[in-house]
Amino acid sequence: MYGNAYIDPNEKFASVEETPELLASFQARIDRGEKIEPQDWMPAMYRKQLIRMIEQHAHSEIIGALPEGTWITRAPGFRRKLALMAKVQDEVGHAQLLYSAAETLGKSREDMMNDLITGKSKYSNIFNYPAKTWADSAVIAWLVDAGAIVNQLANSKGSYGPYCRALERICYEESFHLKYGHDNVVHLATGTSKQRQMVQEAMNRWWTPLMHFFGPSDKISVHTETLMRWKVKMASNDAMRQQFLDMYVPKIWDLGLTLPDPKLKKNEETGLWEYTEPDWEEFKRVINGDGPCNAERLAVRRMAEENGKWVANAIKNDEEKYVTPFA
Ligand code: BYC
Repeated sequence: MYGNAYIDPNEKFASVEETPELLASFQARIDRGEKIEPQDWMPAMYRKQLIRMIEQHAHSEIIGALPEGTWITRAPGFRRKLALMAKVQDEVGHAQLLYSAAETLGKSREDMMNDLITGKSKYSNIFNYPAKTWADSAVIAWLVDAGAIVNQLANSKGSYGPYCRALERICYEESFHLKYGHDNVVHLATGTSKQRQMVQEAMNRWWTPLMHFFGPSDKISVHTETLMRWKVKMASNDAMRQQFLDMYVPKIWDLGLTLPDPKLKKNEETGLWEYTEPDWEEFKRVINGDGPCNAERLAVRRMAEENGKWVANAIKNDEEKYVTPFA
């Protein structure tokens, strides 16, 4: 961790025993809707789960910059290039906010980065697929950002202060990304037959990863119950998937595009969308390192770490120089 006003919370609370009374009063704070802040006591498992989730989220943002980033040099036109560059830069900025939020829980940025590049930490399934055409970048900007907003808007009302505040800021920027992505998709869907075909093929490619994006179905989700009790997660995976389908399938169909699931329809009685259960075996393979682009994505991050080491060292040395006279 850079900076010198940092107290490791693991050390600060190491001698506090997790009694049933302490756990009950913590849960009561959550139930009352209070925010938990870094200096507050929290159960070890709450801390661990938050680190896992925020860290994965941060990794998803920097890895997520890569598929769209490959289109910066090939964007069709100067305005779209500028907009895409700004979007990709925003995503990296989101990672910074999230790494800072995770650091407040006691895991250093170096450790998080190390766990990413050694493959120990997960990141979102969806960024392990290639963005083959410009239309893929348009679909990502519209629908992956839309899915992210559904998730982040819900969780920004959660219990851990630093994560919620980071999510609120991120959502403002994601809303702009979504409009940028929608504009690109509309342009292609209302363009020439070649453009329509390109965006339809991209939609077909991204549909399964998008369905996976919200996490495994509630029946097989591991952490949802605990995380919802602690208000880290404010909606279950299936609830978020349903909200996404409800908001975006009609918009996709309105553009005359189709989706590669013949079962997809809204049941007007239950108000729920019916769909073919996505292939959860593919999901498991992808999140455990065996997707089409996992190796490539991590190789880029490893190279960035290697090439950027001199900057980190310069900052560290500079900090030492700066701190020493006042020590
Ligand atoms: N991908 O018990 P479950 C963006 C794992 S980037 C990978 O349901 P949980 C953007 C899960 O970790 C924003 N892994 O988990 C950037 C667990 O494994 P472990 C991306 C997944 O945590 C650039 C296991 O499966 N958003 O917007 O209760 C350009 C069991 O799952 C996934 C986030 O990162 C997945 N999709 O709920 C454009 C949101 N789903 O850890 C856009 C933050 C599940 O036990 N994360 N797993 O080994 C979350 O909200 C939650 O972690 C999830 C999963 C809803 C994703």
